[in-house]
Amino acid sequence: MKTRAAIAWGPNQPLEFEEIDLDGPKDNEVLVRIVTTSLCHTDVFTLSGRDPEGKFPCVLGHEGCGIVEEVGRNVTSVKPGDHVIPLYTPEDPNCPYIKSGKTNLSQSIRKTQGEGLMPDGTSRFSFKGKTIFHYMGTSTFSEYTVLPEIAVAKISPEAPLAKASIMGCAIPTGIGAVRNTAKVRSGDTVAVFGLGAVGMAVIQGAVLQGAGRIIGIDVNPNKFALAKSLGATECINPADFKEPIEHVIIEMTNGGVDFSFECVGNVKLMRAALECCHKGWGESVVIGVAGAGEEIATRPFQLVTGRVWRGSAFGGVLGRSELPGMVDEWLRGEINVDPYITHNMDHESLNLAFDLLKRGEAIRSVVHY
Ligand code: AHE
Ligand code: ZN
Repeated sequence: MKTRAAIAWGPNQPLEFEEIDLDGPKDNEVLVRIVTTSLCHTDVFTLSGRDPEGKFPCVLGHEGCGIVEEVGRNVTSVKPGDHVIPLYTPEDPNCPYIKSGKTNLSQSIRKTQGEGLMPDGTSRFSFKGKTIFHYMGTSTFSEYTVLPEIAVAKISPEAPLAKASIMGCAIPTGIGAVRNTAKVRSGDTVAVFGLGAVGMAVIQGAVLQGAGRIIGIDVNPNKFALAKSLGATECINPADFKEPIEHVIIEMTNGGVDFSFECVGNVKLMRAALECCHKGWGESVVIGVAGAGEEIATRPFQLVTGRVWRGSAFGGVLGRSELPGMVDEWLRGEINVDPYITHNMDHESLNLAFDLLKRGEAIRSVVHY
């Protein structure tokens, strides 16, 4: 079949819109019509050429939602008409990682996913006979996309698909990091570095866990009003201080925070986020994705004296078994999605969405097919 897709031909090139070829679902695969997709910084990161796994030409996009159109052989858990969210972190119940009960990082198709291919080692996308690679196993910047069955979460048909794309990355990543990775508790003090969509979701998650102080940190003060409306108790701009931001936070909190979250992907900020944690028990969670070759550093003494450095991918959320419940929390009014959506646009305006995100003007631009 044909599908309208945004093609990333190479790093730093604007996306081009073409009718490309899409092969139907093979065994254990499903064809999904994407209804909306939104732009996450990780798409920007990969298009910038800083992602060691970036493969071009490809169809980017990993935060979306849609409707199952067709299923391949052996697919039993979804059927045409089901509303789904594509999962860049699939959940394969037969994967030893998932069976361990210790992680959400199913590895059964991770290798081919990182190579821009379906689990059988081939791509379903092509243009004029040339292979176009998949991206993060999802490629939601195509109106139709093929996904492994283990990479779709079936969600309530009541969830408005015009907004549900945000449930594909930002919200589970941020709220999940607070609940599953950090396990923030009532009264805890939290610092959130980077007030993009994931940082906003961390704030929302911290509020849901009953955190006491929630300190937002960003160099763009235009983000502060939204952060405060979601529950940040104070927001600070590192540019307003002479001393390093970790010292400012340690002073503000009389010794440091219980938990910090790095939601940018800046290795210097990761260090500051660790070092603003309270001696003896503070924990810092790395969520942001850093560029190829970048490394983090700190004095080991920071860890010897009780601080903990961790990371979180997709918020530790098991996509198929837990994400549908988060969508239900949204439908019950417990999770708020609307504030993330700063822009709505059509598919062919995706390059504008990249510009808005890079300029710090958008939290999320939702693209409607
Ligand atoms: N390809 C990059 C790593 C990218 C990365 O860390 N991705 C995050 C999701 S970012 C969502 O916006 C993730 O969940 N990673 C887990 C995984 O298995 O990739 C690189 O550096 O190679
Ligand atoms: Zn993302």
